[in-house]
Amino acid sequence: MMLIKKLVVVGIGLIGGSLAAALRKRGQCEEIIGIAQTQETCSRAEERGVVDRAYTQISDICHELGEDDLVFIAVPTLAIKSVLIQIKSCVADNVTITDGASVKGSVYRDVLDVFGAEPVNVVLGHPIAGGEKSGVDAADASLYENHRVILTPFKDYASDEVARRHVTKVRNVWQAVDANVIEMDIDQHDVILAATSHLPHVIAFSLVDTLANDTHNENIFRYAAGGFRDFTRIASSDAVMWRDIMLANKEAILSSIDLFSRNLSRLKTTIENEDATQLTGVFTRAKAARDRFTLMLMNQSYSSKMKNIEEKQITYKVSPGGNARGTIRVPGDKSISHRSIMLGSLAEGVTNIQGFLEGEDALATLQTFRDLGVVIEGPDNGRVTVHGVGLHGLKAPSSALYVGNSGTSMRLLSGLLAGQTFDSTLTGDESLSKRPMNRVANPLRDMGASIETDESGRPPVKIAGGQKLHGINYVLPMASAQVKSCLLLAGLYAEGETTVTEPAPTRDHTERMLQGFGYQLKREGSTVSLQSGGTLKACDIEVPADISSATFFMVAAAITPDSDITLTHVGINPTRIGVINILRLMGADIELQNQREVGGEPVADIRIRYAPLQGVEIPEEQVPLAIDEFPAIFVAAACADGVTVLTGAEELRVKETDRIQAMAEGLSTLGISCEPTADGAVIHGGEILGGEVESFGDHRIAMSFTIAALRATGEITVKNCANVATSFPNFTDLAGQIGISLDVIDV
Ligand code: SPQ
Repeated sequence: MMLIKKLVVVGIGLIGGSLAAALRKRGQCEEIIGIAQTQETCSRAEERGVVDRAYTQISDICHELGEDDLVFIAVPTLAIKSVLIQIKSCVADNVTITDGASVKGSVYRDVLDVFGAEPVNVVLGHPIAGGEKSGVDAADASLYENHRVILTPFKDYASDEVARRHVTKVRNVWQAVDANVIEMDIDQHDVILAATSHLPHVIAFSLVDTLANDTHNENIFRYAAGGFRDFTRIASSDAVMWRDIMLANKEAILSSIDLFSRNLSRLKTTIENEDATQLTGVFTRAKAARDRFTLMLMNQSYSSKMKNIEEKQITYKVSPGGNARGTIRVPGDKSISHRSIMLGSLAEGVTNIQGFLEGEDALATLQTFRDLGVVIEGPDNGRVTVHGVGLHGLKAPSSALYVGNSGTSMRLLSGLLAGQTFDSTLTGDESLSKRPMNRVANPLRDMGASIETDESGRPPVKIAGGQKLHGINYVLPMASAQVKSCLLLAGLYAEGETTVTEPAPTRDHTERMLQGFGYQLKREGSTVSLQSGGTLKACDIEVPADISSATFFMVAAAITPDSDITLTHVGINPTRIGVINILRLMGADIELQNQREVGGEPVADIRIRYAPLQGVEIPEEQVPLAIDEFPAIFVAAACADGVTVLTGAEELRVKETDRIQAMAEGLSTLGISCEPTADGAVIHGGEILGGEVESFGDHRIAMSFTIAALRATGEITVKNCANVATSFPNFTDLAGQIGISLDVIDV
């Protein structure tokens, strides 16, 4: 069935003609009638087949129209009123009327002038599409595909069934030509369009006019290149149409021009003063915003860019043998990088970060805070500058916050967002969407937060803003730094004291960094508490190299005869050094050199040389201190003499994958006996064979099987390695540098 019987297009130019052409192409209306000012345009539109018939007066056809029809007014904004007067005089009030004008406030006023009220059959709208060409010959059946159409229906339409039907009809028509339809308030529409469309046109018209007429150099355009062409393309748009838009949206455009003029004159002063720092600030902020917009233009929001990573099929083919030698620095600590952006954003003042991890997980956090209105420069070679907005300065995001593969982002942000005045939703990739969120949602609810997950406690996490939080005294049921950090961040907004007690020590970067930002907290044994009401003061942060990333090369050297690796500037926070303790217990030769403290975190250069390893029973108290390092420790155990037993590590089953199962499967494929248990595994050291293993998209599993090849008798193929980029973007380069021979295959 067709959507409408008759489409009447008043004004058969680019906008009107394109809707006619698009509906015709899709067979969505029985007949198209055009109304144009001149007989010549009518004939041309008929000739081109844009319309079936055309007239110069609406009155010629209004008697034919009924409830299945639609009138689309596509004339310049200031000509709409005269069309409305004609419509009122002869078109029945069951015919749906819509328009395509770029300004909605002036059309609304015209409607009220003409009809004396808000007619139920009138639905104002604005397709955000166009071009420099005009006239009937410019009609383009694909003009609206994947473009936005903003409908600005009258406020109370939802309560009137007839009005709702007319709005639905207009929505269906636009959707039928593949446009994305959204609804907006009239004033909001005009302010947004003034800034994003009308202002750029003012500037482009004015720049071209200035260069063409005021530079006294008639040849000036001969020297203009791509930049000029791109910037001024819109100055060849329809002059009358744009004149009307400027006059119709005068107030909003004037305030956009004022804002822009103030910023332009500030920029002028910055250049006059040769203030390079300020200039860099403006340009980096603008570049980051424009780069994001480019992704949106390619229909690749940050989320779809991440989805591309998910869909990317990367396989590593790793040659057997070799040894591991050299001095390298692995990228910045992931946990500290996340927290540096979070606390820097909530601080007062500017936080400079060095050594920031430019991996997808930490970048997801960075992007999220930009989405929450924080100005963040960089990252540029690990340097990031965060212009803190204070504890109460975050702004409501315009859409769901997508954090990709990053559990840390989702869990810590849940706490922080629970204390805000606005609503928010956190979403993640396929793997993160399977991870448990009730561990944070439940205690946050106890604090008074309003938070929803799916029925099984998985993402998306929907947080209602404006809730009054109160402190609680929470005993963690599992050793989790993410849950602890989440509650402390919520505690910054909760009345009274928030206290968290952990069953075993977990990474304490949040506590250290809060103190670094001047926030008071109390630590007594396994309990940490804070009160709301304080402020965070910006500070400089140097992120040490990530011990979790260093682990792959520590194990590489520990299992491979004749190896000697030094990993520089690695964070050796006591809550993270389980891997060093466990490898030493197995007999590894590890030296911590040049120990020092950087920005509240201990660091050292770690030298590790080959020494034969023994199987051990891993002490349970070491488990939380090495939680992310177990996939690599499984490989060390596979190369050790005897049996290694891991217990008390059930948390490994709820990471990016079930890491116990994933390692057991892979090691078995490679000829190692590895029996998974409910809370760990029993690994028998032996000979590692070649073979093909699955990483299940888990970065740490992928990197662990890569280093296993150093001791393998045949090539190891590791599948699904794209997510290595989430925590260790230059892993394959560094692996190559220390002597691992691997090919990256992008399938
Ligand atoms: O961020 P994500 O995906 O949860 O990352 C992992 C990892 O291996 O990179 C876990 F899968 O690290 C967690 C870690 O396991 C990072 C983290 C933190 O920064 O607070 C804490 C640990 O998680 P948990 O659940 O034990 O608190």
